[in-house]
Amino acid sequence: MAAESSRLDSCVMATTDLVQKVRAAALAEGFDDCAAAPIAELPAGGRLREWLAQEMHGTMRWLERDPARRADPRRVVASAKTVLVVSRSYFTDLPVAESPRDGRISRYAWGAEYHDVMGAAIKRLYARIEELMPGASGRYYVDTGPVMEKAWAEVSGLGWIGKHTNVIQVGTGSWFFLGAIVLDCELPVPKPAPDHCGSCVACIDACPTGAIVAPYVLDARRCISYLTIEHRGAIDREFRADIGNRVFGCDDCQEVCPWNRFAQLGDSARPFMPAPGRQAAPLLELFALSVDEFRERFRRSPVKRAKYEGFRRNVAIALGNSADPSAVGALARALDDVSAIVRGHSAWALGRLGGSNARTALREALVTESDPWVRDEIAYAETMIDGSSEPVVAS
Ligand code: B12
Ligand code: SF4
Ligand code: SF4
Repeated sequence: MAAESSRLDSCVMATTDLVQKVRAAALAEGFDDCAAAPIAELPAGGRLREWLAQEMHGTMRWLERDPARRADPRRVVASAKTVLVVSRSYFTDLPVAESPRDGRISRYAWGAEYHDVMGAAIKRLYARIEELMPGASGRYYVDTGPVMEKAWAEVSGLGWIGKHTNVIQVGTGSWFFLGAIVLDCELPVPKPAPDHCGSCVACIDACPTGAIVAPYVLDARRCISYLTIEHRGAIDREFRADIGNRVFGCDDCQEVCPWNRFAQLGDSARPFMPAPGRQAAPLLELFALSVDEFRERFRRSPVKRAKYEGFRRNVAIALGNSADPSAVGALARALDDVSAIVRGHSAWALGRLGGSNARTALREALVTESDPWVRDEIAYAETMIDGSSEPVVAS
């Protein structure tokens, strides 16, 4: 890094012209927009602490780690002055899987792993900034660091945080990723982006699980995106029917947002075009994937974050919601799965599909099943078939 005087010179020279050059570099690296926010204590920091205190983050314990650092990047880069926020569209202009027999994957995960695409582009942009602003230094992040990317995007004027809690831009919508570069240089103060949600509540009404518990507040524990991607272990029965055919993530609140009507396919979203079998695929095909086939199909895809067991759990739930009697055989075989999580959710799915074959499979499984939680799921599934609302605890 250059000497301190050089850094000060370059910071003083952070003029509108320089900002235009940084912006041009960002666009050249594949980003659609870029805006700078001056560092100050984020109001969102207090809200983050409140959100954590209410346990709305569920099992995402990593969010608890040092919230003060998340709210103030100066705790990471002591001399930080600016957060440069970049965005890149993943809107690929294709319809979502409507058939309940197909597994629906969230738009953001149809194509390349965005951490790879955004990470490589932000690294190149950072190198360009070092050339444009000799002496500048900082750090860059895509999701991985303790930076509240949405809050900084709002302060920078790049967009506003909608009631569904994603950042929206006029003319573009919300189908974009964010990245952030924390810099030790000042850039001209941005114009704030006004909130254009107005009296609209379409996202709140559309959420299948009531996860947007108040405007701008998401209870992750109820969010299908959290449940199917981040959450390990059993998914509460309360949410299983509402998960429908979503096997990885959820887009409902964004699908209904009127601002997303303006989204258009651009070059920046090309890497996120769906690879075969990644936008949607028959549930039975997904359920039949071996661990190696799962890894192969979702190599360099965000879907691998769910892990094999979590993905099969999600597919089992979706099969239960599919009303497809031909799924009974595969679910019955899964009552022998090595994973208790897969066995338990398969039992629930059999109960939801119902019928004599499902009942026989559940009864047979109860003879050999020793896991108390799976036994309880089997007993509950039997009550679903009987039409009784009360689960019977297996002895
Ligand atoms: C944890 C996380 C999640 C969690 C929690 C989501 C959430 N809303 O926080 C889960 C797993 C649910 C999730 C889901 C998704 N995520 Co996510 N996620 C993150 C991550 C890693 C951290 C976000 C965070 O700090 N959350 C904590 C809460 C407390 O913060 P917050 O949402 O910013 O909430 C504040 C505001 O809403 C605010 N607020 C603002 N204005 C107002 C006004 C009032 C009156 C009030 C009361 C509050 C308020 O108060 C809250 C507290 O600070 C970010 C990356 C990053 N480092 O920022 C990506 C990120 C937010 N996710 C992203 C995406 C794409 C998604 C999904 C669309 C993926 C999918 N299709 O399944 C869904 C969207 C679900 C939804 N409706 O938000 C993108 C969003 C891009 C965008 N355009 O905004 C990000 C930025 C990743 C990236 N690098 O691009 N995600
Ligand atoms: S992603 Fe789905 S479950 Fe989560 S808030 Fe949006 S609509 Fe609700
Ligand atoms: S659906 Fe309506 S309320 Fe929700 S984010 Fe979009 S404009 Fe705002």
